[in-house]
Amino acid sequence: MGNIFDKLSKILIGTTVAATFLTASSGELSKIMKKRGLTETDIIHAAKTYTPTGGRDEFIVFSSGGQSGHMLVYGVPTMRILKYIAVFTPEPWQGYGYDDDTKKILAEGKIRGKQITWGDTHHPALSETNGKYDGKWLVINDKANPRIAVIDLNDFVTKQIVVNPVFKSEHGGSFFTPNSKHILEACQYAAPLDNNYHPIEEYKETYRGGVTVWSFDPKIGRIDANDSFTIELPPYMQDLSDSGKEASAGWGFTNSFNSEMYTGGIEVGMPPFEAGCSRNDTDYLHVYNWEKLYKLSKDPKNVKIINGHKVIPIEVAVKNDALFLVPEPKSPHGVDVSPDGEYIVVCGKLDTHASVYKWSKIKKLIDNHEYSGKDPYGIPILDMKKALHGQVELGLGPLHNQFGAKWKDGVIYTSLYVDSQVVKWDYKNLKVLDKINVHYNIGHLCGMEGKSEDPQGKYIIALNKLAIDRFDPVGPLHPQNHQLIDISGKKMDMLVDMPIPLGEPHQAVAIRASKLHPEVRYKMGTNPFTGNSHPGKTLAGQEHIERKGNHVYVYGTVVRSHINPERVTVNKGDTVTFYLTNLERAEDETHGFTVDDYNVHASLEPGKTVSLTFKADNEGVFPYYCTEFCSALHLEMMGYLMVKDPNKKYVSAQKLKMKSMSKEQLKAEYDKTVAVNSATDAVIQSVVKFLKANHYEKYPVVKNLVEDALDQYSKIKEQKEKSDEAVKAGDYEKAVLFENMIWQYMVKTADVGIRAKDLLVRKVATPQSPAAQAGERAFGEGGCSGCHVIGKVSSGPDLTGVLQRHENGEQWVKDFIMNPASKYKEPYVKGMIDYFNLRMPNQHMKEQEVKDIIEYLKWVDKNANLF
Ligand code: K7E
Ligand code: CUA
Repeated sequence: MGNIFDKLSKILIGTTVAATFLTASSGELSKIMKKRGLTETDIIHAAKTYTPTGGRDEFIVFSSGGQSGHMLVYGVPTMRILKYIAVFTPEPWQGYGYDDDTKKILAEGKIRGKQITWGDTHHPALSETNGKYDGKWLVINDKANPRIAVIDLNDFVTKQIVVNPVFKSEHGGSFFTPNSKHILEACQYAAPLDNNYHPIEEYKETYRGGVTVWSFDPKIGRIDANDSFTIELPPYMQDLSDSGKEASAGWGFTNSFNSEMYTGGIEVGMPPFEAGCSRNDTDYLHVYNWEKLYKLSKDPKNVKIINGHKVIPIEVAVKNDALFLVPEPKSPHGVDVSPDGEYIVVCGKLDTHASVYKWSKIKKLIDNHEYSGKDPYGIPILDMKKALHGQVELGLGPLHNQFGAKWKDGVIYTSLYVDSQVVKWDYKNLKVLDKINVHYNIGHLCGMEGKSEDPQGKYIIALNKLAIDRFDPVGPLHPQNHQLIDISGKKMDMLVDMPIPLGEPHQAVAIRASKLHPEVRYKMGTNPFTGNSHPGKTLAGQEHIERKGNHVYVYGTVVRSHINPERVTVNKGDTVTFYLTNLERAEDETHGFTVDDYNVHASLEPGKTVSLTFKADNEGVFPYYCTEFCSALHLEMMGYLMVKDPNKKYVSAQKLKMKSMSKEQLKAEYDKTVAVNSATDAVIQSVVKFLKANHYEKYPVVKNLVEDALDQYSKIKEQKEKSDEAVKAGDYEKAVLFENMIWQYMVKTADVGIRAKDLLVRKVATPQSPAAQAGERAFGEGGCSGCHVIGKVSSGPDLTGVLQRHENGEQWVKDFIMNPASKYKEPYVKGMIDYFNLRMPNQHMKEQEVKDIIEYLKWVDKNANLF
C-alpha cells in the first residue's frame, strides 16, 4: 500500500495534516479495500471522482440521447445523471407531450403534416459569445427527421423545433457560429430538395445535398426560419461540419463520404453502398463562406425558392467565390477547427491518418484563384498537398477530435473507433504523445468546453458505442458506456464508467457549471413556452369554471395540498380545458396533475401555468390528483371530474340514514380541535422566536424557507374567520372542518419552519471540530440517537448538559457508555431507569468513538441555547 495515503491526501487536501488524518483511519480503509478487492489505483480514482452528499460538480455535460429523441444532463467528475431533457419525444414526468403547450412544441416538428414522436439526436451545441460558451442556449439536431430544436438553459426546457424544409436527412448539425447568430446544419443522405419523386437513375441531376444556415437570435433564443437559407451542394453525402473561428470566422467546413455519387442496388446485382462509396481515394471537404452567402441570400435574384425556403444554387455560390472543395482521404468522419481557427483537422475513419489543413494556406489558394481543377458541378478544387499542414498516422478508425487546454502547444485528442482508443497527439508538430484503451469502439469524445475557443482540459469523456462486458447483464440490448478520463497529467488516466440506458449518445458538450444560472421558479402564472403570462393564469381567489358552448374552462390553482376546484361536473361530449397555476413560491415544490383515464399529465413547477385540453367522451366519475409527493397531505390533493350523459335520466340512490352527532358532541369536538390548534401554535411561536432571535434573514436559504412558512401561516386568518362565523351561526360541524384546515396550515408552517430552524442552528452554531463531527456520526450510527434527542426528552433523557450533571462528568459518561451495567445501581441512573422504563444498553463502542462522542456533547453544551 506504501504511499497511497500521501497520494490520496494530495488529491483530497494537499497537506500533511491530511496525511496524518488519513493514516489514523487507514486501518478501516485497508479493510474495505481488501473486502471489495480494490487496488490503490482504484482508491485514487474514487477520490478523484467521489463527491460527498451535497457536493457539486465542476462541469455539466449535455449529451445527445440518441434514438430516444431526448437529451441527458450529467455532472463531471461524478458522472451523476441530473436530468433528461425532452426534445423530440414525449416525456410524461415533465408533462412533455401531455399538456397543451408542449403538444404545440412537438407539433412544430411535424413534417409535411405528419406528427413524429421520436428523433435520432446526434450533435448538441452550446451558444457562444465571442467563441466562448455563455450558458444560455442549447441546440440539437435530429438526423432521421431533419429538424433542429432549441433548449432554453434558463429552465432546461425545449422551446422551439424547426423542420428543415429541403433535406430528407441531416447529420452535420448543429454548429453555432462564434456569436450564435447562425447555426450550421449539413445534409446527410442526398435526395431531391423538392418534395417530388425523382428516379434514382437521375441521382446526379436531381439529388442534392447542402448546408442550411439558420439565423438565430441569441437574445430571445429562437431560430428565424424566414431569414435562413440553404447552400445547395452536390449529392456527395455531407457529413460532420464545424464553423470557422477567429482566423476562419465566417467560413464553414463540411466533410463528405460519397464523392463517387454511388447509388447502391444490391437487389439489382450491384455491390452495396459501402463498397461504392469508398471507391475513390479521396472525398471532399466543402469550404464555404456562409457569411458572404448570407448577405447574398437577401437578394431574391441570388436564390431559388424551394418549399418556401431560400436556396442558393451552386452556380451562384461559385460565381461569388464562396464555395470550394479540398480533397480529403476517403470517407472521413469528423472535422474540427482549432480554437484560433487556423487548423482544420479531418479524421480519416477509413484512413489511419488525421489530416491537418492550414487555413492560411487554403485562404491563399482561394485568394490567388489557384485551383487544381473543377468538380462536375463547376466547383473549384484546391490542391490537397498545398492546403495540408501535414498528416499523422494515429491508428485504426480515427473519428472525432477535441482540443485540450494546451491547444496552443498543439495538444489534441482523437477517438479511434476500430482500435478502441483515445490518442493524444500534437497537431502542430505532427506526432503522437499518448494512447489509452477504452471499452469499446469509441465514437465521439467530449472535452470540457472542448468545442469552444476556450478548451478547459482536465477531462475527456469517451462516448463508447459498445459496452459488451462492462456492466451487469440486462439482456441483449446493452447500455452505452461513457468513460471519464483524467487528462490533467502527462499520461491519460481512466477514472470511471457510466452506463447510459437511453439511446446512442453520439456527441456531448460540456460547460463549466459556474456558467449556468437556471432559475428555481417561474414568475407567477408564466407560460414557459412563450415566457409571457399564460392566458389561463389564475391566482388565489380567482378560481372558477366557465362554460362556452360545449367547452368547459376550469381556471384552477394548486398549492400544498389542494387543487381548487375540487369538483368539476361536465356533460359527456364536452371539451374540457383545465388551466392550472402552481401558486407555490418555495423551491422544488412541484405538483403534478392528471385526470384518470384521459391521457393527460402536467408538471407544475412553482409559478407555472399549464393548460390541459381533452374531450370528456366517457361518462363516469374520474378522480384527478397531484402526481408528485409534494407534502404530507399529498394523497389528499385530489378532486373529481364528473361526466354526465345529458340524455340520460339518473335515478337518485336511496339516501342512507346516517347517524349524526348531537350538538354537545360537536361542541366538544370543536373545543378539542381549538385546543390542539393553540398548542400547535405555541410550538410555532417558539420556533419563530428562535428564528428571529438568531437573525434568520441573514441566510438566504433559511430566509426562503421562513418566507414559505409564513406564507402558509398567513392563510390561517381567513380560515379562522370562517370558523368563527360558523360558530356564530351555531354550525359546529362546519367550524370543526375550518379548524381542521387551520391545523393543516399549521402543520405545513411547522414542517417548513422546523427545517429552517435546523438549518439555522448549523449556520449559527460554533463550528464542530473533526472529533466532534466524528462524534456526531458515531452518536447517530452507534444507536444513541435511537433514544436520545438533543434538546428534547424522548425515550431517554435529554443529553444537553449531561457532562455537568455528574462529578467528573467526562469520565462518568465515558464509563457509562463503555459499561452501562456498572452504574445501574447508582441512584440517579436507577431513577432514570424507573422513569423511562428502559435501561441504557451496551452499544459496544470503541474507545475512540466514545471520546469523539464526548467532544460532540461538549459542542452541544457550548451551543445549548440553540436546541
Ligand atoms: Cu455518431 Cu457525430 Cu452522428 Cu460520429 S456521429 S460517431
Ligand atoms: Cu401536490 Cu402532491
